[in-house]
Amino acid sequence: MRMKSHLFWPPALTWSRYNESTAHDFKGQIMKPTSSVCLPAPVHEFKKMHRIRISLLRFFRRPTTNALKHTRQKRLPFAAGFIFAVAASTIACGQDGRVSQPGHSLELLKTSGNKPRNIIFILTDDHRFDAMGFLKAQSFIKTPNLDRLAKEGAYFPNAFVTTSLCSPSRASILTGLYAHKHKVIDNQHPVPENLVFFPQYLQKIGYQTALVGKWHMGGAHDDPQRGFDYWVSFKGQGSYLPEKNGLNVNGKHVPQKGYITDELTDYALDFLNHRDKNKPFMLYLSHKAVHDNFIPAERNRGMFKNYSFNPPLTMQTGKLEGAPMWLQNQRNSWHGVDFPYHSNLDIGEYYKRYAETLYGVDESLGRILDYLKQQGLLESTLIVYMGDNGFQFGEHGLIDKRTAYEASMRVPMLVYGPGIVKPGTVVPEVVANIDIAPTLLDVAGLKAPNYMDGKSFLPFLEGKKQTWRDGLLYEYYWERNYPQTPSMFALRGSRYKYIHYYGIWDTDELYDLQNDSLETRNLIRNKNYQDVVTRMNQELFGLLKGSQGMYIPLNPDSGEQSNLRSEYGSPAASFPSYLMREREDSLSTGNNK
Ligand SMILES: [Ca+2]
Repeated sequence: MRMKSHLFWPPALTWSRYNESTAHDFKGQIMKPTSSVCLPAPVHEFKKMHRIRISLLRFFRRPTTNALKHTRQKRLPFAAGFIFAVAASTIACGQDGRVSQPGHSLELLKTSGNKPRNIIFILTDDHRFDAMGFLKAQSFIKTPNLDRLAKEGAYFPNAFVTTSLCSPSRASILTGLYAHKHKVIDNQHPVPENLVFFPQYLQKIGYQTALVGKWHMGGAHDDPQRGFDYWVSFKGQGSYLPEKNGLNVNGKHVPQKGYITDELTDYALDFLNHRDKNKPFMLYLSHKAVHDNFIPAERNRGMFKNYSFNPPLTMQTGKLEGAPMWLQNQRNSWHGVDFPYHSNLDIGEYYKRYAETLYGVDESLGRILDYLKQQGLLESTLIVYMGDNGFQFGEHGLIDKRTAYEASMRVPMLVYGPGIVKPGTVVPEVVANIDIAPTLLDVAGLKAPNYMDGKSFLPFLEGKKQTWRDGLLYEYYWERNYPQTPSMFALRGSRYKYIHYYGIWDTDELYDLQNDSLETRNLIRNKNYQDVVTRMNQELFGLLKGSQGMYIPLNPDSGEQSNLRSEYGSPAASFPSYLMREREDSLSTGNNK
């Protein structure tokens, strides 16, 4: 008996796939995968598995003397166990998310007691955590249908994303993985072909699946993707207004005839209307709204024009203690309030347009809820609503996202599911985009695969307790196009937030969120908090080391840089005084060698 070695050689397949994978960037050019995050890991696995393979081959190629036959018979059970262990190890290797193979391992264990439910996942773009009527963050903001979800379902006040940027967050939602594992570390990297999207698992057990709306991973394509039976999408960011050949409907380009939020809702209802009613469904409705440049539906334009925007405290200068230099400098940049998008944009007016655009999303939700009610589907459907990342409207002197501050990394999350969720439920745990895939698989009665970084929060919705994370890992990788925000790794706990910067001569940050929810006093050098800093630093690096997160990607140049400063904006930051020395002091302490 000779073993066919290639049967036990998935790492070679892995390596081969790794090298063969090519992808298109946002301009449609071929990118080599050399900018990947985890390049050394497959080499290591390759060598390890090679040694194992040699051992196996030696075992089965020995001469077949009687004595050896006897020995081999004795060894066979061990060999079988060994082979099983190798196979299991191989699968485990696959479970780091880099080598999962669609169509090969899509069968998951079923959880007892959970019947497959219909699922509607609604994702909005750049919807910040507090832009919902019931939270009253601004007096005028109006979202009656979102308010209804919170009132009749569950509200997650501590929902976050692990990277506050469109494509990385979307890839985390679909795969349950951190950005450094799924490798979509910016808005240009494509999703590696060997990753599994959670809807693929749902298809395997008979769900009908649909994606309607924004995809935006891997550049300007809108091609149907694995895991979805029904597909409506657009290239890149899409368009709020009608666009010739603007939509890809199941592989065919058709005009976008109307306002995007309304039209996507029409398609979503079309999918629901024409589905096989004997099967469960999963609708992934991914709105273009409320990404900038905000354009509300014509009927909603100007609806908040007579109201005043209440600017956040930290939009003013002089409100931050111990802020890093990069933050002070960013105030006068593309992503700062002194020179927003290199213009004289009025942040208050900008917010009002945002709220008007968001109102169209709320109307869409109302249409979906009405449809479910008409069809008698409210009781059998679970709706999850969330934003793909937050958005700063002046907090810390910034606009937009990317940072680890609350307005950037925090998102709205609501779950509505009569029969599962008690009305008025509030789940205080720190949940995130990486938890969506495990949770929706759980809703479908499937146990999430071990390789996922997230965990199902369904038990919380059912009123049960479970062990949960103490702190959430956050990561952002510097983009040359927006050089004002550095690479950062953070740990967001229920009380403290620790932010660690990399590749920049600056200070880290620690905030006590319980006593300083606006993150105004950086405690990183406060002697009373050094134990917290040390503990959180160790936890942060523990999480990174435990998830192959110790590699920082290098990206090729692509596109223009938004790197200008206004002559009339705030000045550059002063170097922190605690690092300043007189020359004599420096010489005596040896700090200036
Ligand atoms: Ca976004």
